[in-house]
Amino acid sequence: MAAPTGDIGLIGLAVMGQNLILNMNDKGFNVVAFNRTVEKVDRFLANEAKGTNVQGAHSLEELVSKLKKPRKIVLLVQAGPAVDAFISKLEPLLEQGDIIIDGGNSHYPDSIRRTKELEAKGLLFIGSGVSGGEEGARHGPSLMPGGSPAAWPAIKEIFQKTAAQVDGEPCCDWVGETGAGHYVKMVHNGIEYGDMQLIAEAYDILKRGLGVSEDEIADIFNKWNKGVLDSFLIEITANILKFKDDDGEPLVNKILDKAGQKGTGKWTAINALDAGMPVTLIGEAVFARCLSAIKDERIRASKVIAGPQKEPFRGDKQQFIDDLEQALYASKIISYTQGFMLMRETARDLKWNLNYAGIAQMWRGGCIIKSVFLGDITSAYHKKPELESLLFDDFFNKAVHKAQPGWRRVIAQAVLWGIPTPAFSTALAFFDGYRSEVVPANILQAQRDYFGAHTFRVLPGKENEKLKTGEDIHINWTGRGGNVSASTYVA
Ligand code: 2AM
Repeated sequence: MAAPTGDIGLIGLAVMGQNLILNMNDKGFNVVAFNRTVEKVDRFLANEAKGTNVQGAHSLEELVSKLKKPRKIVLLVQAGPAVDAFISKLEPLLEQGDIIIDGGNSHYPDSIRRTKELEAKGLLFIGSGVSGGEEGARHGPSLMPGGSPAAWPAIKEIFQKTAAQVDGEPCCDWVGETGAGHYVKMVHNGIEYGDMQLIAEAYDILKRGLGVSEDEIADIFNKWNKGVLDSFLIEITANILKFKDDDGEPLVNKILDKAGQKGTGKWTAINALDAGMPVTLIGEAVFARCLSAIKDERIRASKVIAGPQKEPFRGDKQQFIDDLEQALYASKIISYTQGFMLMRETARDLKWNLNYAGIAQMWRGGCIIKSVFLGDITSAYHKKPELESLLFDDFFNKAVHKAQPGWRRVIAQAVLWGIPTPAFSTALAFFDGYRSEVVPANILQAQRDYFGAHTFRVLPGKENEKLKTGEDIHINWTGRGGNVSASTYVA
């Protein structure tokens, strides 16, 4: 039998899989294609892959036999049982050191489990985030591989050449151990929810607050797209606003205001709650979609609940638009600050060595949140890989200080108008809390001790006979009842 010539195998010939194969083929790699419904293999070879070097396989045995060692097999199949089914069918056909790569939308706990299971059997596993949709898959996605570190050198060249490139740098690097690749993809999606919500709020303020037309809003966004907000999402939103239906009306005005969601934003928010990290902006972005979804109830509420009397805007309109740009920028800085805080906490918890500069670099191109801004985050983490918070980086610290006055003015005005700005507002609330040495949690602790004997600690410098440093203190607040604390009594 002839020596195998395949550099990499790919299972799953839906559009994403087909496009990724064609992309890898363009970059000079020999790809072997397989699909559960085997007819799709021949159809693909006779159509989309015609004239390329792509080889087909009609069984998993044939796929494996056509691959050079260590074998690398990408799964791009429906997340869930299909991934496990293929892994268990592949296992007996593979040898020590071979690599299974899951490029689907798997939830990261599954990738943690699969890495451990395969490593125990002498195989290697990669769970890779793939972002950028069908277009990205065809011409350069953002690839976020994590899993067995020993697999990275073997796939590095293929992955980095296949990924999007920004300033000559690939939007693909090693993310970290076990489920880190799919985890980071999940956080990416959460951040995407936040970015989208921020843009939607800016649009709402311009439209309902200032009374600016869709065409003018598009012009404003196009202008922003040349500055610090330069990003794919601002660009496409400007295009969306310019898009007219056949009767000349902007098409957006005909779109039902009920947002859908597939769950990755929610996963990020749930993860943040589990981790105890204040990732408030993504949370608000998810809730904003939930509020949008209860349209019928909102219609009923709109009939019986009045907002403030709408006062015409008397300020400097251009100044306000500039303030809004700063409000969006500052809120975005907060959202990414929160996202990176969450990743840092999870990395600490799961003992992952996350590559933060690499993560920002991976998001610079190929994916939905791609932006110039991510280049600045990459630089911040290059300068200081263990950076505690983006707000401690000089560049972002200065940026947020500069944006602060306009950010506050925009939110204050929106509140007076009665226009909801959940994402802008939560960003500012986080900012004001984060920069506070003292927050009112003393009251919370006192309340908890009052009603539940949950105890509290004393503030440094305020110790006395009764209030001792380092002790869990319970006070008899009412002069009634016993003196039991929560260590012996849980209400
Ligand atoms: P199919 O073409 O045979 O349906 C996206 O749906 C990809 O995932 C397709 O390649 C599809 O294969 C594959 N897929 C979906 N569910 C699957 C399952 N339960 N087992 C194997 N492959 C599956």
